[in-house]
Amino acid sequence: MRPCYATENGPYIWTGGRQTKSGKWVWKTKDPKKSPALTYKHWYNGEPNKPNQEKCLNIWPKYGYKWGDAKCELKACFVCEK
Ligand SMILES: [Ca+2]
Repeated sequence: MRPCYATENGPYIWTGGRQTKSGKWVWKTKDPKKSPALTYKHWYNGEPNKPNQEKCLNIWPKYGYKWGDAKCELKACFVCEK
């Protein structure tokens, strides 16, 4: 695996934030029933903007590290909790 670096103008970064079927945003865990709801939010203006199409949360370095929703199948750098 090659390293992935996000830069001010570089690609966005995936997080573990996911939208549930009921439309709620959570930090996804192994057991979906234990996935905590977001208690802090840092959405970019107008985001999340496609609730039924974009169900994964990413960070945009280019826009002040604000958050956006996007299609989960897009490839990008990622961060995760160990
Ligand atoms: Ca979006």
